Amino acid sequence: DLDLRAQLKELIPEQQERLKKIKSEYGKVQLGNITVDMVLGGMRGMIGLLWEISLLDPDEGIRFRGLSIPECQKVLPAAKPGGEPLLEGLLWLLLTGKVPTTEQVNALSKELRTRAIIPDHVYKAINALPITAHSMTQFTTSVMALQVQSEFAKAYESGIHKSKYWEPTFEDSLSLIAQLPVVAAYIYRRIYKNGEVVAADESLDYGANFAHMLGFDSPAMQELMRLYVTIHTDHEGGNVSAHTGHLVASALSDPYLSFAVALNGVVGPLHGLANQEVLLWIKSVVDECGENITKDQLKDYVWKTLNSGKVVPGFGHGVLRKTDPRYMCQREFALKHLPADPLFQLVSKLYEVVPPILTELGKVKNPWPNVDAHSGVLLNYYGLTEARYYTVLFGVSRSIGICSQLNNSLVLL
Ligand code: FAM
Repeated sequence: DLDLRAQLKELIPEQQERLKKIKSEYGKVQLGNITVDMVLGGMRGMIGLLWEISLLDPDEGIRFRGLSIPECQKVLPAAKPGGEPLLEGLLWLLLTGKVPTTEQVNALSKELRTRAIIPDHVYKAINALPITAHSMTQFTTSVMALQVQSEFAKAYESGIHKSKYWEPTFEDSLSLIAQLPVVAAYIYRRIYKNGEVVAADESLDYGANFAHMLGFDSPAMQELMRLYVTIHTDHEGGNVSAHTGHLVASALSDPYLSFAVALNGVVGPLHGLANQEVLLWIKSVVDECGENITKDQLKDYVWKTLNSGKVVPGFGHGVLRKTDPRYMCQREFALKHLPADPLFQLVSKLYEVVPPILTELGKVKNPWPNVDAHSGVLLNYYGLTEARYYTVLFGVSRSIGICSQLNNSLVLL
């Protein structure tokens, strides 16, 4: 069956039965003790949410409905044999728990393209902001402007029955996911390319079309964008954006409202803004020491950053205790497509230099690189050099995880 909605409808009764069973058989099971440290540490180590669509293991990293990133790269449909997985396939997997066929992915691609319509008032809301407003301020504003059309908000007002909540939620989720690359690309073109808009190419999949609307048509950049939007989609429920989106949605705020608050979490410097901070930091290293910086110079630069009371962006993680597999798959991409790039070689040197220094501090629980340590140098290589835009890319991708979990929770009501 090619209809995602019909597949979800089929899955609901069994999901609801499953949750009933968990509640009746395990409802009283203790999930650990809450210590003062945990409360002071911002819920670290507390199991506080039901999160079914992904699981984050401290040593292994993320699994999307049980599949690791390499497994997703193997089994999810790609635009070309051996290529990066299509985002539509991951969306299908997160929503249903099932690996989709190429036909199902193509049908979802088509459905998303039909939903990528932006009401005029959204562009007016963006244009009302100074062009110098941060790209994420413009992006979150566009999501709030899109909220005007929420099906869930309308349905709730007209007294929809609780058992039907998931239907308008699903409609809003697909529309939001479809609309985001269009407004995100509009904001990029407005800030950096004198407002010259690039229209969508109806023949392209979600990731490639996003690259195209930003103004990048090389096959390698299309492949990078497919990989990029896939690996940033979800990282279980403990991170700020996932947790916030889930929390606000629990008050029955519609998907637009829930995603807008998640975006305000993503833009936090210790969360999704780190991808911008990493590239700005790397460029300041190059400005000061040149591209062929030695490891000793790099060590000095890292200590200078730490001694000025700043964190080293791109390293550490609240849950991970090993190198992020989202870093490793980007490293593989770089080794394949841009092995000689000087900034990639600098990132590789940082991978050797930074962890021992962070370990020496004695307080850092995870000295290894995370997803943000690598993403900027790849985008920069293909011409998307504006680091202060990078977090918007992260935000577009995170809509998949936020909306998939939203649908999963409402299905369980
Ligand atoms: N550079 C310097 N100090 C660091 C550090 C880093 N990369 N990572 C952790 N620390 C410090 C941390 O600031 C804390 O110091 P204080 O006690 O003086 O406050 C100490 O080590 C213990 O922190 P932790 O328990 O190891 O880490 P947390 O769980 O508190 O924080 C992060 C996790 C991600 C916020 C932290 O590692 C960090 O600030 N990293 C740099 C920013 C970054 O790359 N964020 C992106 C995270 C990424 F996964 C994402 O969300 N996109």
